[in-house]
Formats: sequence, C-alpha cells, structure tokens
Amino acid sequence: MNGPTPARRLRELLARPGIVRLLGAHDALGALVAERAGFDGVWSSGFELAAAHCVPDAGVLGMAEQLAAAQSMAYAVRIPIVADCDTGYGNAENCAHMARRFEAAGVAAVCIEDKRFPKLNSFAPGAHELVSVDEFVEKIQRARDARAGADFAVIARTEALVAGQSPGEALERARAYADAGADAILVHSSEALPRRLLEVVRRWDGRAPLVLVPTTYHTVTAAELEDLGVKVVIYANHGLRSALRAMQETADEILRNGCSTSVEERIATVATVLELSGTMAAAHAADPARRPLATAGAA
Ligand code: SPV
Ligand code: MG
Repeated sequence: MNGPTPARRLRELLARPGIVRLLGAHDALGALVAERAGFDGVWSSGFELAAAHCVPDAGVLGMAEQLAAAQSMAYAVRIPIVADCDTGYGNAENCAHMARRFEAAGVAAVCIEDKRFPKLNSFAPGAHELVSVDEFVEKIQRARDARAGADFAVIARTEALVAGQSPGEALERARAYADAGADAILVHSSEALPRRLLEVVRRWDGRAPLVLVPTTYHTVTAAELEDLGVKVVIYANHGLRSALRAMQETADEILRNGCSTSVEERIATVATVLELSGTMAAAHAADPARRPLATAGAA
C-alpha cells in the first residue's frame, strides 16, 4: 500500500491543529460520500449498520458483521475509518481479538463504550447500565496491548452522562480510561441542551483528545466545539437519516404517480452511481495490487 497507513493518517489528523470531522456510514458508498464531501474520516456506525439490517442497536449484530462493514469502508476510501465496536464484543479477551482483527482490516481506530452488554443505543429509552471502571480499564489495556503497530488507536467512550451519572463521575471515568492508555475519550450525551457535557468539557484537563457526537445538541457548531478544546466531532448517523427520508419519499411518490418522473430531478443519476462504483473498478484495473483510489487526486 502506498503512503501512510490509515492509522498513521488518523494520528496525523489528531496531531495537527484544528478539529477533526467524521461522518457516520455503514457501507463503502457512505464512506465514499464522506470522503468526496471532504470529511477527515468516517465513523463506522453501529447504529446505522443495525438500522440497515432492521435490528435494534443493542448488541444484536456481532463482531463479524461490524468488521465486514468497516473493512469494506477501509477498502473503498483513503480517509481513516474509526470503527464503533459497541462494548467490544465481550470481555477483555474479546477486546484483544477485536483490536487485532480491525487493525488487520485496515481500520484506523476502534471505539469501545463502557456499557454493560447488551448495550442499548444511547437515545433509546431504558436502563443504561455501565460496567465498573476496573472492568473497562482492563478492556482498554488488552485492546491496546494486542495492537500490531503503535499507530492503531483505541478510543474509550463513556456513557456515564447517558446513564444519568454526574459530570464528576463522567470525568472520573474519562481520566481512568485515558490513564489506561486510551488514545482519545468520547464523552456521549443524549441531552438537547448539553449542560452536563459542557461542564465535563470545561473541566477536562486535556490528558487525551476529546471526541463528541452532537446528534441531539446539533446547533453547536464544529468551530464552537473546537474553541472549547474538542478534537474530534462525529456526525454519526446523518447519512442514513437523509437517505432514509429520501427513499421513503421516492417510494411513496412512484406509487402515487404511477411513474418516477417527478422524483428524477431529485435523485442521483444512474451515471453518478456508475461513476462512484466505477472509480473502484478503474483503480483495480490500473493496479490490482493497490487499494482503490476513491478520490481522484487523493494523496
Ligand atoms: C453509533 O453511531 O452507532 C453510535 C453513536 O454509537 S450513537 O448512535 O449516538 O450512540
Ligand atoms: Mg454505536
């Protein structure tokens, strides 16, 4: 493979000034859309993947399915893939296996969360139970120890605020996870007005980069988060949600009108689909040994 590995590219993004923006995806096409739009990387979203399979985002899909999705994204684009690995597929031993497999698949980073299995999506009503700090620290350490190269990143996500804990408790967990070697800390919140989250951000001592997912507090801009010291922002599910709405409208309209003419102006052309898929085919033809270049002129 030419150039730096995906893991190295993510390291470089984390080291350079400015906020890093990831877009959620659940397949190679979504990842390619993110890359072409100019996102720095892709969030391989468990929520999107579960929704695409019409199953709850509650630990129903396993590692093999999430790995296959992340691998196909890593194959299609050159921007780094950060894989949402839910709770790490079991105990610390499973986390070691997870790290080896995702790294070997060309993924830049894995992200594990401190929920008890089976996790529940953070926006779903119900009990959000966490594992102990010690149990999660062991998962982080085993995942890190299992890496083949030092660039591959392990991101630790705390669901303390989602579980109703205080900013102080969230900070305590975040500090323990960073001290255990997590390369970045994702602090999740399901609040529309993220007062408790912003308290965590303000009180964070910077021992590891902070990652935020502004799904419910979407009026906060990336520039504002950057000013607060946040390093990575993830738009976790906006590709799927926009595609879903468009697909529903198209399906309804075709049945209502008896033909597709009224939607043709709004939907992607067949030529666009051919071009996006053909880009990969052309790259294969040019050099079968090389990863396909998804974006013309990509470094
Ligand atoms: C995902 O995209 O799967 C996430 C983010 O984990 S969230 O859905 O907000 O939990
Ligand atoms: Mg998820």
